[in-house]
Amino acid sequence: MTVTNDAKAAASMSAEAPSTPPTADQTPINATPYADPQYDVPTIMAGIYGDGIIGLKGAFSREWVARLAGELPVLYEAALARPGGAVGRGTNRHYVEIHPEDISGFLDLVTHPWVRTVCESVLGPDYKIVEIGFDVPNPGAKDQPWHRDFRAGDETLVDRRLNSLAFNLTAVDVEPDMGPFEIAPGTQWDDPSAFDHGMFPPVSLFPRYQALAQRKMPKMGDISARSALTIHRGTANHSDKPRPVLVLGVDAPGAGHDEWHDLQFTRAYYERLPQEVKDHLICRVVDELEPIVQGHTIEGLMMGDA
Ligand SMILES: O=C(O)CCC(=O)C(=O)O
Ligand SMILES: [Fe+2]
Repeated sequence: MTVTNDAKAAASMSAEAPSTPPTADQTPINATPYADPQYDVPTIMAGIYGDGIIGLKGAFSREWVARLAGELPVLYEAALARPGGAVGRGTNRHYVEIHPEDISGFLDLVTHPWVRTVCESVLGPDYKIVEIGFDVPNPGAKDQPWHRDFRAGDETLVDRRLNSLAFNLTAVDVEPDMGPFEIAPGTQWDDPSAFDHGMFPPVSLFPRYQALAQRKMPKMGDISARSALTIHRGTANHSDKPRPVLVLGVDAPGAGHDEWHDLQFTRAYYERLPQEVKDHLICRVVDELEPIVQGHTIEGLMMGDA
């Protein structure tokens, strides 16, 4: 464009390309009060609605994760010893739903600024934490069939809205032989009419998922968030180490996944939680924690491997 000192031209130029002067201290201007300004809301939205999975490296220290990694085997043993405590997800593979206060890092996890920002950005200011648990693919675990963790509802199929998130936090540094988690980006939008139980795509679609597949190799401290509708699977663990991964389930208001879960807190623990955490819980407050009877089983995964 020609440089001109014509006042009208200058005015129209500035109308076309408004420039935002940097603030004196270079602090980013935050236009979404709930979002921590170090994270970018459009990037979060594009990731969840695009690939269907996003991640943050080094969200927690290795020491913090090591403490969690020490707590999970104790909970796993107890769950295996209790009828219905650990749900089968294929050969040598379980899911265990836990009480938040069973792990020392629960409050750190749900108040992490990235976790909060992702929840508020994608699910809105009234998001609800409905589930916490962990998956353990043990040595000898096989490839799971490609799947969704639950059926897509009309809010996604018709209204094209994603109303829940699953956060994953690995308790170990994942190596290629440990049966990494695999995901097919963008497939949260796939039409499930030919899916078995609305969750398991037919074999004819497997080449699509194989072609798209990304193997995730997170390190201790990394965290991810995904739509549980994005087609994924755990792969075969050829190593001699288990690969425990923490799962936090969060809903938009009314998504209804709380019906499958039973988030419980003792009164003493609950009363110490900050109000801004209590506001985001669908839970029971009990005198004594009761064993969780798991309501959400994935039949197709219990029955076998790929
Ligand atoms: O292996 C994993 O990390 C995920 C397993 C999984 O997708 C499931 O059991 O539903
Ligand atoms: Fe899954």
